[in-house]
Amino acid sequence: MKIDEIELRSVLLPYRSPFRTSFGSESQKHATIVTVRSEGVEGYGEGVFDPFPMYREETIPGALHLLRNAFGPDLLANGCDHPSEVAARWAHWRGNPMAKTALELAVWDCYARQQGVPLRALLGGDRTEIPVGASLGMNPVEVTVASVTQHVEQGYKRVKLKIEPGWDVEVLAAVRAVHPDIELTVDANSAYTLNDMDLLNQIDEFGLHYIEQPLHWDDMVDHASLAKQLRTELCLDETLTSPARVKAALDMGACTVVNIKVGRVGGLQAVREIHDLCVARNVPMWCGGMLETGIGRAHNIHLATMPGFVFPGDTASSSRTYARDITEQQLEAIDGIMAVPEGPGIGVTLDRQFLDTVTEAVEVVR
Ligand code: OSB
Ligand code: MG
Repeated sequence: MKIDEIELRSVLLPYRSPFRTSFGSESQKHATIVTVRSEGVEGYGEGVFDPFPMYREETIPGALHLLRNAFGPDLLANGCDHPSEVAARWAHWRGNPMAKTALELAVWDCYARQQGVPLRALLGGDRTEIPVGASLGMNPVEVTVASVTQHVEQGYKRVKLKIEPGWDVEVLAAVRAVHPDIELTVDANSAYTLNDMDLLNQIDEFGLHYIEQPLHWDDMVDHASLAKQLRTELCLDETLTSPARVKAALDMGACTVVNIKVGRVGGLQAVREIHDLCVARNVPMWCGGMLETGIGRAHNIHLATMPGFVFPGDTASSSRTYARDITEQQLEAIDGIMAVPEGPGIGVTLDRQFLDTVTEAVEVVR
């Protein structure tokens, strides 16, 4: 592929309600939409880096700097034969998986559109629909219980509650009192330490499907120790930043369930490698989310059609998060099932008119 130009677009989109996790509360999405243009065809990617390093270290200014001055110029100068090769070519620029992914995803989408095939077909995904769950931000107990009931009634296949020390046992007891048997998980976003064993042992009693990232956001050693002390399975999110780190985490017993976020692991080629490793070891995977717009959400849906994604993911209806999304197609789950958007590439197109009203800045790299 010869790449003619790359557009970096900064978008500000309000959430329908603030999303509170143990690392903070956010009321709007600062999304970065990357477009690659190649021989008359466009492809889109979305960056999941944030204004401040609250989830992992990457930030929007840092990512834009690298896209503008490192990855973008390399792609423009050298093109690529296949999207699977581009992220590896940037390996000498260390880390920064989210920045690499934003551009790599746009190349994958563009390539799939040029071939006239859905992205999932390039990834070996046979399914045309996927089961999805919902991730609920922290709210007062009664609000949370009502929200769980609402999502269960809407058919979501799994509900995940955000927790932190002091905001855990009470809300879990209230939810379990009403919903004793639903597939329920918790996500602490690194809010606990091994000094919180008293709380973690109590959380262990609620029949959770797994506990997501209870300890430090870069840790494997303490998670491996915790896994031995709990009956509930551990799932890692923040810690898993590359195929090598997923392999290390599995080798040392730091988790038995893998949350995949394509931006966190460095792109779709990295996802494919992790996928094959997890399938070979019988480790269940599921697709996480970062409250993406329709562009990132469509990418997540396509990648979650790969056979190793056996648990419901966080790729819920866009309308839970946004009153209006930037894609023309509405990505909505029906009875907890998300249809894969049809058509070449990721199967969605930008609602240009609306997009312009929520765009804060655009730059083109040539
Ligand atoms: O830890 O999974 C997480 C959102 C932003 C940052 C981190 C996380 C999340 C979510 C929301 O849980 C998932 C979604 O609905 O996209
Ligand atoms: Mg998480």
